[in-house]
Amino acid sequence: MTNPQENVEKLKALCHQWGGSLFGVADLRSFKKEEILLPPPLIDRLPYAISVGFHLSDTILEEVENQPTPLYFHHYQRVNILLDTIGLIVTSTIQDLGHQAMAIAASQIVDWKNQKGHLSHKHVARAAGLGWIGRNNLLVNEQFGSRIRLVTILTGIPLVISPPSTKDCSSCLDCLSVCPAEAIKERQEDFDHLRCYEQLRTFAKTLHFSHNICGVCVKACRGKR
Ligand code: B12
Ligand code: SF4
Ligand code: SF4
Repeated sequence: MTNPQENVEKLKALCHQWGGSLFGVADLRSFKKEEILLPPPLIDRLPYAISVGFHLSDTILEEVENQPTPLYFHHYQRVNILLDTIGLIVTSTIQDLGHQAMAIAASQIVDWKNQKGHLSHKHVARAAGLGWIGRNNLLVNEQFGSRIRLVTILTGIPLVISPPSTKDCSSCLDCLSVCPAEAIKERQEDFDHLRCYEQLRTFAKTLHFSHNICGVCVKACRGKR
């Protein structure tokens, strides 16, 4: 199978079958090498980045008020596992077709000082046409808002690059007032990473969660449904 459009259709259908709601393809060559914490020769062999989004349970998010709930924490963990599983299934399918592929973990930090994974799923998703980076510093999809989690699969199989989204937050300010850390500002570039990070550490300590989670700005950004 070498037709790029056919490859996209097949892989998109596979992801939907496994619960992925959003699918897009980005050109990894459009990223600066320093944005990706992987050896450059490896990146050269895997020029396409598939972005898959899972639509979180609206019902669970509606129960989140000013802090994360045990239901949200469990959902967060299971969705990470599902996204990693989708990454493995896509990898295996592409390898069976004779091409290289590698999934990037849904939630793994490799640079603790700067709080970075191998690459930013948000930036890949934006380049793959899934949405834009919102005032809440998250990937916002027109349909689902920020109520999505993401995974990326890097591959050498020929694919068609998706067109980027032309939307933005426009006049919406829904997430600004709800943030318990007041980290979200009117200008996206003013987002206060440190205040957010400290708030999540406090939640983890006081609520006894083993991960830094919140979910308040995820809930606030509900998209157009
Ligand atoms: C590390 C991490 C965190 C850290 C730090 C986040 C950060 N870097 O800003 C903490 C624990 C704070 C965090 C919080 C959250 N996260 Co998080 N996180 C990640 C992870 C694993 C890596 C992020 C990364 O590599 N970013 C790369 C850099 C380049 O991206 P950036 O944010 O634009 O870069 C800035 C920071 O690095 C910052 N910075 C530099 N130095 C330092 C030092 C410190 C201490 C901090 C905090 C920041 C910082 O400056 C950079 C330029 O502005 C990703 C998964 C992934 N691999 O993408 C998930 C991910 C980004 N998180 C996600 C989510 C949902 C959350 C939370 C809502 C928690 C939750 N699940 O309830 C909050 C949201 C915070 C917010 N509004 O941005 C989702 C986002 C989905 C979406 N719709 O966009 C992701 C993609 C996971 C996934 N698989 O879906 N997260
Ligand atoms: S994750 Fe929580 S603390 Fe961080 S920006 Fe969103 S609402 Fe604010
Ligand atoms: S809630 Fe509104 S302002 Fe905040 S990120 Fe979503 S679309 Fe943008």
